Amino acid sequence: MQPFDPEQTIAALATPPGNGALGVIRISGKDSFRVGQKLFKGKKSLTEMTGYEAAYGHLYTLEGKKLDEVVALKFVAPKSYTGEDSLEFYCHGGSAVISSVLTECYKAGARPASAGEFTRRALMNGKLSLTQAEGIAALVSAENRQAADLALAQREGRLSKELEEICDLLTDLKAHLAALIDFPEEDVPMMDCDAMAERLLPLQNRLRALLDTYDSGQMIRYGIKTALLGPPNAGKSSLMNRLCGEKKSIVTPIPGTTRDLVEAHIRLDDLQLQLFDTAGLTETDDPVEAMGVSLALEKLQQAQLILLVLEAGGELLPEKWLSLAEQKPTLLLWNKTDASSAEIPKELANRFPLQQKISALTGEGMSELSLRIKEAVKLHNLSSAQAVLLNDRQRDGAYRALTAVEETHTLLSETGNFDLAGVMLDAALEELYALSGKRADDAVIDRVFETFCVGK
Ligand SMILES: Nc1nc2c(ncn2[C@@H]2O[C@H](COP(=O)(O)OP(=O)(O)O)[C@@H](O)[C@H]2O)c(=O)[nH]1
Ligand SMILES: [Mg+2]
Repeated sequence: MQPFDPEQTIAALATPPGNGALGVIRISGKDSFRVGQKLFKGKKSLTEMTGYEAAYGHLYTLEGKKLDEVVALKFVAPKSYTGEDSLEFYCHGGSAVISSVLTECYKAGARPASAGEFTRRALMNGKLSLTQAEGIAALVSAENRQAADLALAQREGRLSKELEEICDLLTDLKAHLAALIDFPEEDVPMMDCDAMAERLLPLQNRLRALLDTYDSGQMIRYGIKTALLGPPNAGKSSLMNRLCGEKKSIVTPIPGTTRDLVEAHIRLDDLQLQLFDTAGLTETDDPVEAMGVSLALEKLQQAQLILLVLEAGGELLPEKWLSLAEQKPTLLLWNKTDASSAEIPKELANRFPLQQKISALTGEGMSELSLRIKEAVKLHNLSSAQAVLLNDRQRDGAYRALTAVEETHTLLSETGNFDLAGVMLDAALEELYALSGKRADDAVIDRVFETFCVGK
């Protein structure tokens, strides 16, 4: 990686490499216009152009050889993506054109941009916060509309705003705590320990709610890890095939047909599922089937959602597996309702309150499936405009902040130790500042931008 030096002017291709209709070359830094002027000739010179003006023209090598017919767009600091003087050349998107134009940009005084360097400059110039920059990375990599909506909300500052509000409230409490420590004798109305501890509770809840959004965000972005589990012959593979819209798994009336794990990525309405069909859970002497059962149990542990498929009026699952399923978000699918009118046994229905009657054969009940799944994994209340933790860095930071707030609460409510509580409150604030980027060190910022693409 290039060392980060904001004094230098950088250039990179902002569109994907390869051949396309257009290739956009971005230049940013204080020498942008000088670099551009050495290559661009249009009706107007770049220096004559005002900000946000586009001009038609041609790019030439420093020796005067024509390279491409382009449109140039000029942005004047601070009103640009990076906050610096910037230029964009809209070239023809052929790889030979792009590489020759970039070479000339470097000869004219720019250097190649490193991954995420344009956005990093925007961060340095106060155009966005660290969590907004992470929103941009998520937006660029979003593969479905819902994931893009969540990323866009963070790009627009939903998470930054939530963190700021929590920090403000903590800072407020810190001031009260400082007053108690510094003027214990003063006869001014001040909050006592219990009142302060009480004020921390809603903040803990907000941080916990924020932490819960991490899993939801991951499920929306990467798909819900879903295991189809149940006894042999309940119709798991038939359901797999119906959900996939093709014959992925072998279906026969013979129990024990599926032995290997069969995996498929599918879309179900606005959800993405990473679906695993498994061997039916059964006590068996057949060593191959037993291996299938142990693979199924492994998937049960890793899954974010279990679709527990049972045959209406048929065999249920032994207790030891039911209780394992109970520990995970589970949707009970009462299958083969086309062939049986048997109701779900009361005790089972109580244990698995989320249930759906279906027929993998006729498709009955399938239109309700995505809604039930959202209820099972708690996506039904997620608004695409809310603050969401997008990555592990954010989750770990929020977790550490929550732990520090909880410890502050314990110190205030149980020991009344102001001094220690004050230290712990400062630690919580530091974690939140690191999370929002207000006080993140360079190593953290380097790590964030490593995941960006060049040109962003
Ligand atoms: N009538 C009816 N039969 C089904 C339904 N789903 C599966 N079957 C049948 O049940 C048998 C076992 O199905 P399969 O999908 O292989 O079950 P698995 O062992 O759980 O994977 C096959 O003969 C299927 O055709 C259904 O909804 N209705
Ligand atoms: Mg099967």
